[in-house]
Amino acid sequence: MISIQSKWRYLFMFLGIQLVVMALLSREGYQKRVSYFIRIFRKPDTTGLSGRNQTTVGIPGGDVYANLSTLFKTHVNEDHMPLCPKTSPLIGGPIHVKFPSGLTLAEVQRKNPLVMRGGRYRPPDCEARHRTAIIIPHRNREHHLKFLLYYLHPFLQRQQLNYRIYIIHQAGTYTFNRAKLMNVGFREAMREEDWDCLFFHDVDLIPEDDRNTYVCDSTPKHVAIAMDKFGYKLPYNMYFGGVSALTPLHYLKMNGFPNNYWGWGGEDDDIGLRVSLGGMYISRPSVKVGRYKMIKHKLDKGNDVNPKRFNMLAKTRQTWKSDGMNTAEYELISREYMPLYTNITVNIGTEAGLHSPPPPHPPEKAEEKHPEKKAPAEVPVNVPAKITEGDTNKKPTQNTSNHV
Ligand code: BGN
Repeated sequence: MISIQSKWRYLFMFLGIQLVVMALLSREGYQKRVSYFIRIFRKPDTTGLSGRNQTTVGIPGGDVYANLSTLFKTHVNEDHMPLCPKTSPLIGGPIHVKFPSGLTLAEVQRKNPLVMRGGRYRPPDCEARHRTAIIIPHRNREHHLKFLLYYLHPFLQRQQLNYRIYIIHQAGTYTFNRAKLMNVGFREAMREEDWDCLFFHDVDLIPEDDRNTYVCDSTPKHVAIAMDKFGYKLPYNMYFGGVSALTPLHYLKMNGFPNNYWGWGGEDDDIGLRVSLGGMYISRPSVKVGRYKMIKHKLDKGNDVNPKRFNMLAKTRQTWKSDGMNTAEYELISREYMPLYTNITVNIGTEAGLHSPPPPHPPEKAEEKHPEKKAPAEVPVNVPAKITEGDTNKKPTQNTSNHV
C-alpha cells in the first residue's frame, strides 16, 4: 500500500517532470503553448495592457512598452551625443493591441516619463536622425485619443524619433472637416519647428508593427495600407486614407489638402489625386508592416456623409491649385501644451466662410450608412498613379470637449 508520504513524493516527481517537459518544449519553439500555461498562473496587471516583453513566434504581438525601460536609466552628455543608428535597436516588430476599459491618461503619462510637455520627445541617448510631427484631426474622440496616445508614444520612442504629437481640435459643432484641420496642423506645426516629416493620422487607428517607421519617403507615403476593418488589405488601389506621410516639400507641391470637404468621405481620395496632380507618386510600406487596428465606433454626430463628394472629386483637377494650403483660412483659438500632446483648438468656419453664419441648408444626409469599402466611382483624372513599395493665445473656446 502507498503511504501518504510517498503519494506526495510521486506528486512532486510528476510536477517536476512536467516542468522539465515544458522547459524543453519552450526550447523547441513551443513558446505559445508554454506562455499559455504561464499566463494561467500570472496575476493580470491592472490595465491588462502590459505583460509580454518579447515578440514571440506564434503570438500576435509583443508589449509596445517592452525595451523602453532601459532608456529611463540612460544618462549621457548632451553635448557629445552620437547619431542614432540607422535602424533602432529598440524595434520589436508586431505589437499586441487591445482596448481595455480601465486605462486613464494618468496611466499613459506614468508609462511615458520621458515625454515632455506638449507631447514632445527626443531620444535621451542619441541624436535622432528624423524629426516627425504627428497631426491628428480631432473632435469628441477623447476615448480614442487615450488609446492612440498609449500606443503611439512608445511606438515612436522605439523608433528613436525626435517627435511631437499635435491634436487639431475643431471648435464648435458645425460639420467636421478632416482635410482642412490637417492644413491647420501643417501650418501650426511648421510654424513651431522645422519638421522634416508630417504624419497625418486618424485618431482611431493604432499601428500594429513598429517596423512601420514614422519617417518620410522620397515620395508621399500612404501608410495605413492594411487595416483590420478591410481584412488587412487595401480597399482599392488609389486609397489614401487613415495615415499618410509627407515632407513639407511634398505638401506644398500639391497645395496641401482641400478645404471644402465638410463631412465624411472623399477628402482622402482628393488628397491622393493631388499627389498625382503635383507630379508625384505614392509610396507604401509592405502589407506586413503597414498594419492598423481600428477602434470600433459609430458614425460621429456632426460628421454626416458628404453627398457632394462625388461632384467635388470630379473637379479636383480644376480646383486643386485654387483650393488648398494657399487658401486655408482659420482662426486659432488656443494652443495648449498638455502633458502628452499639443492641443490646437481652431475655428475653421463653415462652407459660408470664417465668420458668416452657417449656410441655411447644411449638407443633406443622402446616405444613412457609411459607404465603406466602396471605391470612388471613377478616378476622374488621367495622371500618373504608380504605387511603389517599398502664443498661448487664449480666447474662450466654443467647446470644452478638447480638455481630455
Ligand atoms: C471611399 C471614400 C473614402 C473612404 C474610403 C474607405 C468616397 C468618395 C467616392 C467617390 N471615398 O469610398 O473617403 O476613406 O471609402 O472607407 O466616398
